[in-house]
Order: sequence, then structure tokens, then C-alpha cells
Amino acid sequence: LKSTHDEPRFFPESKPLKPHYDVVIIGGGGHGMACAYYLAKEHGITDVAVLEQGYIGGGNTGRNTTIVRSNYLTPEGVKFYDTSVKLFEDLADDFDLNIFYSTRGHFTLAHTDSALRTMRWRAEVNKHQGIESEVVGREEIAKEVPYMDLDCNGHAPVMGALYHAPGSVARHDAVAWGYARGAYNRGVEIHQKTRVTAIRTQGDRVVGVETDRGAISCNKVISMVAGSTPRITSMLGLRTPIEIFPLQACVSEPVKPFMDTIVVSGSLHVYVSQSSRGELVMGASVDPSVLHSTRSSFDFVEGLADQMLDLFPFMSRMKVMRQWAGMSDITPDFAPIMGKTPIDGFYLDAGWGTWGFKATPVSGKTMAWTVANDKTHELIEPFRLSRFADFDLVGEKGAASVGH
Ligand code: PYC
Repeated sequence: LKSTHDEPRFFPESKPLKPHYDVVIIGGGGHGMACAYYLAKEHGITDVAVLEQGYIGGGNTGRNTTIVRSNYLTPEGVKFYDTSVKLFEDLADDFDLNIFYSTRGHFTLAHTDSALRTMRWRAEVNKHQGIESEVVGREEIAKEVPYMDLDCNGHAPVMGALYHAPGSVARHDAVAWGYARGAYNRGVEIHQKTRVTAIRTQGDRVVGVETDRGAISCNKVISMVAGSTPRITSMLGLRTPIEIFPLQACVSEPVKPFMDTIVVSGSLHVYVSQSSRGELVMGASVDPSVLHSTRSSFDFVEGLADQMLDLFPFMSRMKVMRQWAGMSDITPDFAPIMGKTPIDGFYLDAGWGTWGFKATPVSGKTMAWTVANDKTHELIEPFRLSRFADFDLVGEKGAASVGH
């Protein structure tokens, strides 16, 4: 009989920290793991330590509602997220791991003339970039989502929608695990329960980090910590316009599959899809005030249920099984901050607000390229930190999916 103890572990036991690494990645979520993976796979850089204060994928990677799409408003955003969608499509093969990637089609409902105008705008920008997006009317929506009350119980009738056929969902933890295993198998060290407490510099250059397990020297540091970004950047006195707002979500009890599309309503501040386990995965807009917290509230579920029942009255007896919150690092223009910084050897991948999961592959790939070449990758050039000083913003508010 073959014992399961003979199988290699998915992840190894943790080792002591080495005194020096070429690259330290702060943050063991999807982005950090993806960057480690592409550094090793595409650039042969394997003297890398990923430091994670909690556990792999335990931050915003495991707290989002797993939507993948590229129907953004700006050409810069559309190109960037489209590259991500294409990478997602091949990820399971790449990892040899099922990430439950499921293309569902994505409806963003418009309940007002002005919302419909934004949908038309997004559709045209998308089509111009070769992305499948179109504005559809009530009849088409009713055909694809027959169980939805398009009249919203008389409150805010649906007038039309932006339909984005490539819209998908995936198993978010599997994405982080796949990247982590791929990075580890190529020689990257992953250190969970290792919190960075300071970043060491000499002049304008990064030379190492201090952690609650000891100090490490290194040549390059990449911060990929989403909601913890202000804690890390303050260690260097680096100013960014990021503010942290909680974003809450929940899942219902599992029910038989009935919802095979993703439905989003920016006006009602809700989004919903059905997971491969049958649970309805639901979320709302960010909480109204700045708060560094991952506590979820009764107010959130109550408000969400109120809006959700306008669209899906038959859900009134469904139970909510779990609820949680993530910390969204929101920028003023609703686009990320990526690339080099004024501190040599310190790279930033942040400002992921409510839109980070879908960027996991492309952010890992372009940040790895940027770090390997010490030059900002052209796809992320529009997202440079200096755009705020240059007044060269990438206004993505109209495509951020949820009201803010
Ligand atoms: O960007 O698609 C999105 C999204 C859905 C929920 C929160 N953000």
C-alpha cells in the first residue's frame, strides 16, 4: 500500500531565512506569488524570498469575488486586463492544476440613461481594442438571465446592460497556490508567518529588510501587499495617494446550479455569480469610511440583501453562510500604482482597490519584467506612481464595477 506520506508535499516545511537574497517580495498573495513565478520562469531569477505575514493567499487574494474581465474604460486599462484574461485562460495548463476557470459572460446592468451612456462608451473603447463587449437591451438580458426581475420590484428598472462574453470566475486560492508551487519548484523560498517590520536603505537605495524572524540583506524589494501598502511605504517615507476602505462580501448556502452568468449592478451596488460549489458569491461597494480592518458587519449583509432581493426576489429564503472583508487600497483614479519608485531597488505593485484579483497574472508578469530589467514594462507605464504629480491620471472609475 502506498502511503500518502510518500507523496511530495504541495508546499514544503519552512526553512530558516538566509542572510541575503537577490530579491525580496513582500506579500504572499496572488500578485507576490505570480511575480516570484515569472521571475524564476522567465528571467531565471531564483534567489528570491517571498515574505508573507499570514499565510499564502490569506489576504485580498482569498477575499475577493473572483471576477475576471477586461471591459475597462481606458485603452490603457483594457490592454492591461486583456493580457491578464489571456494569461488566465492558459493558467491551469501552465500549472497542471485545476483553477476552476469558468467563462460565464458578464452583465453590467444600467438602470439610468447616464449609466447606459457609460456602458456604450466602454463598449466602444472595448471593441476598438478587439475586446468582445456590446450594449444589449432588456430582451437579450431576459433571455440570458431569465430568473432576474428586470423591473427591480419597481425601484430602478433595468434599461440595458454592457455584455462582456469573456467575463469569467476562477478559484482564487488555486491561483495563488499554483503560482506558489511553480515558484517553489523553481527554487524560490516562501516564508509564511514572516512579517516585515522595517526596510533598510543606504542613501536612496534599498539594502535589506527587517522581519520578526531577523534581518535580511537584499538587492531589490517588491511590495505587493494591497491593503497593507501604507504600512510598508511609510517605512520608507514614500508618499502615495492610496486610502484603505474595507470591501465586504459573502456567500450563500449552496444550491443547484441555476446562474451561469455574472451579474453586476453598479447602481444597486451589487454583484453576484454562482461558484462551482453552488454558493452564490455576492458583494457590495466599499464601506463608506477609511478603515484598516477586515471585520465584516451585519449592516453590510442587510444592505446587500435589500438590493439583491430587488433583482432576485426568490432568494429571500436563502441563507448567508459566510461573510468577510478585505482591505481595498484605493487610488484617486481607480487605477493601480505599479513599477519603479524614487527609491532605487524598491518596486511597488499597489492600488488594487476592488479590481486586483483579475490582474494577478499580468501584474506578476509585468512586475517580474520590470524588476529583472530595472525598467518599467510598457504595459504598466501608464500606472506609474509619478502620474499623480504629473496630473496624467488613468480615470477608471466608470469601470470599477462597484459604486464607490
Ligand atoms: O472589478 O469586477 C470587478 C469587481 C467585482 C467585484 C469587485 N470588483
